[in-house]
Amino acid sequence: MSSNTIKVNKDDKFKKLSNIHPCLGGEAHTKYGRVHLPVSPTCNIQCKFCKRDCNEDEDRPGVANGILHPKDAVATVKKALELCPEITVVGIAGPGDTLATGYAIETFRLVHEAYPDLVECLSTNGLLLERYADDLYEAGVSTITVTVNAVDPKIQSQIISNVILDGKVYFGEEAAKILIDAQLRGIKKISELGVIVKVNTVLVPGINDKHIEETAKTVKEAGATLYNIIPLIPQHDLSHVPAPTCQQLDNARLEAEKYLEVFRHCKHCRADACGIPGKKDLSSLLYGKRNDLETFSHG
Ligand code: CLF
Ligand code: SF4
Repeated sequence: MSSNTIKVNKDDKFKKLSNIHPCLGGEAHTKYGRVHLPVSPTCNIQCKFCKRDCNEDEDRPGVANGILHPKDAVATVKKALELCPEITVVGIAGPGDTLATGYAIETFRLVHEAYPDLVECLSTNGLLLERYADDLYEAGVSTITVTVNAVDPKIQSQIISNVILDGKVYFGEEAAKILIDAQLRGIKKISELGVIVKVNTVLVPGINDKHIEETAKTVKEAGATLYNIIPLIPQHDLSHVPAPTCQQLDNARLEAEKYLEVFRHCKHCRADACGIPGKKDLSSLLYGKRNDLETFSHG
């Protein structure tokens, strides 16, 4: 198949999916919902702003009420659809990295068998995306978000502390380069399979705010279709960095828009969010207090 044919097919697929997927733009974000299945407990990199946690009160990525076992996923989706029939997307977004363990792929296989019409959506740091691209595709995943915070190792090394790959820990610019190369290879491979790739960038003032244009250009060349800029929540090792202002966010979006369509309705969901983004979150009704589930916390 020629690269032009792949592009036409992907444009077509993006158009169709953006009518029913709340995170791909269009009007779908006010009409349709997603349920996140928090099946991924651990991570293989350490972002300096990330404090993964389990609690009931905070609405931000990396937080979940507890960890769900893949065997409970289909029943959870059934209950989520009863609570919110507008749900069209089953997402897996943490609370750790979704490819650091095999639970996300196992879950997608089970959900796809039971609900082949639901869109399956994965969010990952991309370290292992190339390795598992075929498995994700075969499990029915059609949209993927990769968080790419920089494409220059000097900048990325100020955002991550380390990368763990095949049992070895890497630090500094070496770790940053391993991650960036893996992300770009992963985006290329999965987008060539016809999966729609959105890139998320956490905007960290003073570190990557002047680097958005280069990041957008590079991920577009790798195969990404959509871009989403998320403001830093100052915490953990980056608690001293102020959150970006509205002006800084707007500027970054304009820079990205030179290369890619920008999604502007992101609600910074928790790893166990449920419902239509921006409307009442139903995760406590879906997951309850989760006392019966194994919980996970980075403290
Ligand atoms: Fe979930 Fe993410 Fe899929 Fe959406 S969320 S895995 S792409 S189904 Fe959406 Fe939430 Fe923003 Fe993510 S509003 S944090 S962009
Ligand atoms: Fe946290 Fe995600 Fe970074 Fe892992 S990849 S450290 S879960 S933000």
